[in-house]
Amino acid sequence: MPIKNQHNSSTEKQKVIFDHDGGVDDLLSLILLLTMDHIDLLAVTITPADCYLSDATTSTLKILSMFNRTDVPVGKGILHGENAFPADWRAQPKICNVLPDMLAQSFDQNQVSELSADELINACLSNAENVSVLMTGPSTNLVAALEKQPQLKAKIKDVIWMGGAVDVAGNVAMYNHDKSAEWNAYWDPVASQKLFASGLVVKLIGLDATNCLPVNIDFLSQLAEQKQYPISNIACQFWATTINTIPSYEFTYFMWDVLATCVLALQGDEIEFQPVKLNVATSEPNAGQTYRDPEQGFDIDVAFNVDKDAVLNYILKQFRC
Ligand code: AGV
Ligand code: CA
Repeated sequence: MPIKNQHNSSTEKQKVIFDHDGGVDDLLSLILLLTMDHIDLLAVTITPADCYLSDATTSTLKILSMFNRTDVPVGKGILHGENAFPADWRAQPKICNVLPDMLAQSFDQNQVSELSADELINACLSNAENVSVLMTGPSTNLVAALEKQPQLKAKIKDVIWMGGAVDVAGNVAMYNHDKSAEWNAYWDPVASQKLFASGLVVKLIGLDATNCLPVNIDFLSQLAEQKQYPISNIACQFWATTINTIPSYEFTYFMWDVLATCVLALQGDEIEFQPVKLNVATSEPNAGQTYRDPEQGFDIDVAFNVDKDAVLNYILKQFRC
């Protein structure tokens, strides 16, 4: 069921490489990204972190087909971070592939690239300038890509990363951790540290910004009221799967990655960034903690203030398709 064909080769569009890790939130982010007319999506790459790779690949292909975007290459990530996500979190997004609209959705296996995720990132960067990299999982693929070909950093305009927690508590609760880290930063703490040290412009959407956006029933009711639009309907179903399926120690699902995706469209007052000297811890008990380090820290643009209503209204508007 093609919804809309956004693709044209206008040079004015913002080029984007999207690396995600297959969570429900990541899949909603892909949907949101595909509704944005001003974006030229070069590739989607997958980090096998908060998902199982085969599920995330199938979901990605189905969503791309839904938007008639079988031209976008998909790269599977083969690299794994040091700290695995809980298995029940990784399994959660399986539900998305068996919702009726997704089960019935055809897809094109041929758009899976022969290149691994990091190789595909480099292949895209080689042929483009001024690229925004949107990352809604750990930074492992991008960091590996740029370690292989550091000169390609010059092709990147900025990296919008959902990761980290600066002045608020983290969401990692493990035996050997003090809860100061956010999961994407914790999965591969060394890669997180290398990303900060890379010299790239990093726009950080951490828990400081996302804490104000829990998935909330009022918002879902508004989305349900516009469910005659197929994308609102499917998004509402995706978010519904997050309401009671949060096992282990967390009971609230946030619009983490979706907020990071909104940065591509709401660059003004709606999501405000402040420069902070930040560093990343790489060993226990605080591995993955993104902490203020005025002396040795790196310049990172951190989002603190979010106009929540503007963000939610933007999402509602984009999903009316
Ligand atoms: O820490 C937030 C990141 C986001 O990229 N992910 C989920 C989002 O995709 C990890 C995460 C934190 N809490 C979770 C997570 C939960 N309760 N369930 C699944 N994943
Ligand atoms: Ca994610």
